[in-house]
Amino acid sequence: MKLSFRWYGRGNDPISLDYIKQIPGMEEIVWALHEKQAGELWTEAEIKDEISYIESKGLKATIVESVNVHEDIKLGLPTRDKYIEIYCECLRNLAKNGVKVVCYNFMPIFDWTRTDMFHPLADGSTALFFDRAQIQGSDPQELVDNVAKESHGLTLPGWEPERLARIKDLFKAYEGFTDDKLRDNFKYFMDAIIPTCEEYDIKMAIHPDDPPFSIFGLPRLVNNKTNIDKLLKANPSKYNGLTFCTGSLGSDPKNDLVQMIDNYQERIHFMHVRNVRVDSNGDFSEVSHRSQDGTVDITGIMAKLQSIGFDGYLRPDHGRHVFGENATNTRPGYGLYDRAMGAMYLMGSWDMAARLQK
Ligand code: DNO
Repeated sequence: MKLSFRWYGRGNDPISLDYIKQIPGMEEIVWALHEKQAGELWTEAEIKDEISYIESKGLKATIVESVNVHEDIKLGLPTRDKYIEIYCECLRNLAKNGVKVVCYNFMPIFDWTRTDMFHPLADGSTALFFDRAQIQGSDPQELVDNVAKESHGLTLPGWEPERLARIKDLFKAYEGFTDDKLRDNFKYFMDAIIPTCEEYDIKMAIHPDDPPFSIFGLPRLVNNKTNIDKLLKANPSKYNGLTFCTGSLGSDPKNDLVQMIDNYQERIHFMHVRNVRVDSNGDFSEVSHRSQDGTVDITGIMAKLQSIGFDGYLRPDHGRHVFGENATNTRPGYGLYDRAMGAMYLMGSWDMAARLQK
């Protein structure tokens, strides 16, 4: 298992690589060229520059999150072929510079969605929160405005203002869109890029839908076993793989995460590990990584990964905002301290599972 930490780049992330390096066992930085819009080329010079900065701090840079997929590809518009060609060029440029795995998503319009970014928890910290009733009754534009307000200028990936400015047109384009139609467009995309992935040895790792159920009537592809099975079958190459996000999939208590990890083994290239507490009405709050604090069996997951000999990338996912982190100094979910504590909890579980296995 390669322990990794997401970082938003120089001048964009308030956390320095020097701090991240001090987390025991930290090997890899999960990076991206965050200023790039979906459909824009990542040049070799830009890639080399970012990688050499990360490496100069004694960390590796072989995993990227995310190369975003242009909406025309998800919608299956005639312009998709042009964007697929650019995507392949990005993959070649990344692979030539040592990148092995690319995390991405295929969610229409929105990436992850929450109703509250700084929801107070009983211990005095705050965390991301999802209120089902609030989403059902709301206008998508309200959600967009709220995210912009609560992120205080720290751009959230998937919520780029340029994309969200087109929100009304995008909703119109997805009118009447079914899960099957989105899946067909996913297959078209995969079939087109997999030969490049195989030739250049760079694996794709799709992120689950977050939340793992439809919002605003939009289709969903990566939210439970039935749909993930279909997705992996759509193109059977192991280069068509998963980012297994325990927080996203765990927000639906019907998903048996330990069992799913067992099923998908060699198709899981990247683990996002975090805990959530799902309430009886389906609302959920993010919590600390500790198993007892939420409804996700974190230690069971780490023991399962150890027992299958997982050798992919793993990162502590969202953390709470603690020790003075707040809306003015922290990107929601991506503070330093709780993710660092999470990393140690995950490493502790992993090491203990290894020891007990002997
Ligand atoms: C949220 C992240 C997602 C993820 C994308 C992958 O914090 O896990 O934004 O990066 O869905 O493209």
